[in-house]
Parts: sequence; C-alpha cells; structure tokens
Amino acid sequence: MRRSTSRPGTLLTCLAASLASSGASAADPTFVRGDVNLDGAVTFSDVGFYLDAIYFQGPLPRCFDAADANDSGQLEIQGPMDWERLRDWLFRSAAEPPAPFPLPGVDPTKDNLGCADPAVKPPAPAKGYSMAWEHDRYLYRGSKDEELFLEVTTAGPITGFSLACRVDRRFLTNLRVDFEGTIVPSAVRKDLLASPYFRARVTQSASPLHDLLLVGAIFLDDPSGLAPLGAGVPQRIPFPATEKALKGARILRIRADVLPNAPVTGSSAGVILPVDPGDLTPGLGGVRHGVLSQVILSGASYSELPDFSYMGILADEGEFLRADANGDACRDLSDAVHTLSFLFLGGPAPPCPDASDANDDGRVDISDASYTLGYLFTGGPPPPTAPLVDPSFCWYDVRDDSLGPCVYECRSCRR
Ligand SMILES: [Ca+2]
Ligand SMILES: [Ca+2]
Ligand SMILES: [Ca+2]
Ligand SMILES: [Ca+2]
Repeated sequence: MRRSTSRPGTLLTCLAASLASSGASAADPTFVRGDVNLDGAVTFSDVGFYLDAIYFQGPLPRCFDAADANDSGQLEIQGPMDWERLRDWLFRSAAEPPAPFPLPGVDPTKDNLGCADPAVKPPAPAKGYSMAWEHDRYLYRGSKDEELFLEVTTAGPITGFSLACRVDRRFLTNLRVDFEGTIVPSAVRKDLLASPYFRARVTQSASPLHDLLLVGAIFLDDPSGLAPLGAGVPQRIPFPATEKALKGARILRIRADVLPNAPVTGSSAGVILPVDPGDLTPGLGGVRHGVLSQVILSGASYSELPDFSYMGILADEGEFLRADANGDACRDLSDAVHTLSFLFLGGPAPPCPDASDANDDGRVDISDASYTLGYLFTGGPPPPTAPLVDPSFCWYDVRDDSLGPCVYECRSCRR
C-alpha cells in the first residue's frame, strides 16, 4: 500500500527551473515567512505541505520565499531544514521565523527564491471533518492515569493532525501523549513518537489558569531519523487514516492525573478546552499563526477543528444507587427504616453515606428518610443524579460533600 518513494531532488529541480525563469518573480513580492501553503496561517499544515512537496510529489510551494522558513536563501533538503525550523517554532522550542513574520512584508534579505504567486487563499471550510474527545465523561478527584482518547471523523484520507488545547490546571496534571489504543499501527507507534514528524509539548498558556497542550503528527514512518539525500526517505504510514475516511476513530491517547484537590464540577465543566486564539497570537493581527487543532490533508488544504466535548470532575470514585441506604440494591421501605434506625436508635452506620443521602444535600438526616418515603409512596421526585442519567441507575456523586467513603456494590435488585 505504500506509495512509491518520492524524490528529494524534485524540489531542487523545480527550484532550478523557477530560477531560470525568474522574471516571473522580479518584483518584490509580499509574503509571510512560514506560510508555505499560502492559506493565511502558519500552522502544522505548512510542515505537512513542505514534507509532501519533498517526498510525496505534492504541489510545490507557490512562494519559495514563504517556504524559506529559516531565511537561508535556499529550500534545504538536508541539513537545517526549513520545515524543521517551522516545526520547532510551532512547538516553542525555536525563535519565531525571520521577517517578514507574522505580518506580510517583503524579504529583507536578498536571495534568488521569489514567489510565483504570493496570493493567500484561505481553505474552504471542510465538510465531514471533526475532532472530539471520545465521549463526554467523568473523572475522579485524585485518580491516576486517566485515559482520554481523541477521535477524528474525516471525509477522506489525512496525512496528519495537530491538536492545540487548553488544559485547566485546577483539574489535570502530568499530561502524557502516545498512540496506545489508537488506530496507529502498533508496530510504528514508538517510531512515530520518536521521529521528527511528531511533537508534543505541555507549556504555559497566556492564561494563568491553563496549560497548553500542543501535539502535531505527520504520519510518516522514519525510524532512523531523516534520511540523507539519496538514501532512504520517509514513507507514509499505511493505516486507515491515510487510506480512507474515518468515523470516530481514536487517533491519540492522552493520559493525565486528576489533582486530589480538583474542584468538583458535576457533569459539564471544561477540563480540556479548545485553545484560545490569544494563547497563540499575542498582540498580533493580520495573519494567524500557531498550532491549531486540525487534520492535515495532502497538499495545501487543511481543516480547522474547534469541536471539543467536555468532561466533568467527580468527588469520589465509585457508583452507587442513591437512596439505597442499606446497600441491598433495592429501594424500599427498609431504606428509610435503616436511616431512621441509624439516626435515632443506634442502628448500624450506612455502608455508603452517599447512598443514604437520598436528597443529595450532603448530609444524612431525617430529611433523607422522608425524601425516600415521598419518592416510594406519594409520587415525590426520584433521588437526584446527574443530568441525562436515569435516576434508577447507579451513578457517581456529581456534587462535592464531606460524606465519608462509600462501600457499595452496584447490582440488580432481586426482590
Ligand atoms: Ca499555512
Ligand atoms: Ca531555507
Ligand atoms: Ca435498599
Ligand atoms: Ca441528605
């Protein structure tokens, strides 16, 4: 399934042809350095575009000056590469590209590159593409190694993706990313992580409340690092993402620990959020730049993907059936009796105080017994649970309280 290996010489050949007819670019063109695909933004898709041009017979840059990210006057195919320079800036491990950047301008350093056509063409909105966390879900305070999967839906093959999100520092810490459990073939997961075509970084955002999680992957398999000219070249990794449309396929795994003192949010807080443009474009206008959440298509186009789902933080691990005060999996008169007996007659303590707190006000008292009786016998409301959760099911506590640890086994009521 692998495409035939492409030729690093292609770019040089075309560059030579361009120089031979450099009359087309005699006037000083206006461009933004790094916007290789001339879509008006400097993003990971420019890295993908450059790699496609070198290795996969993708379209050549229409403006060589814009592609000359390191302003060396050449489009390098070995040594310090323009696309590497861009990648390192995107992940904040290199200074921003030389002028003109981030606003359009003319090249301050004379060279023979030039632009055949520096006109910016923003991509049309791509239909059928989305990126989201696997499902709306809950995380427990203090839990370790929570797995969160990023899923993509696409309308055709993609060549890579990037992810930029805010992570609320009050909730999550120790973020790590890899491809375990995803559609990336297990044989190449480690190679891809270690390759020049993958970067991940957690860094401070413009907001003191948030960290930035930045991830970029171009699906190339190159275990030995970038091969020198004339030797082997990277191969597109053959797997569903690079071959066909995807529907809700896992493309990245994030692991994180939930802080023990994380605020309890219940069902709908933003723990991981789309990046705020201000995080990536401090004080700048005109040209957008930064690592965006996008899937990268072959050639010039890309799709920006702002669609993220949300997740909530819960107080405690463990599900229980609220109002089942005696822990026998059924809700009946004996639960109200259990609570009253504990409160007033020295009866046994509730095995799960959260379950005994029938009205979910954070206390176990006589009002819980009356709430349960009202529900059972006089048409009162069911014990509270999270929105959209059937109150007859076991569920997690979505509100913070000081009730003690819960011993509870969820099972069917057999009576
Ligand atoms: Ca671009
Ligand atoms: Ca260069
Ligand atoms: Ca019961
Ligand atoms: Ca209560």
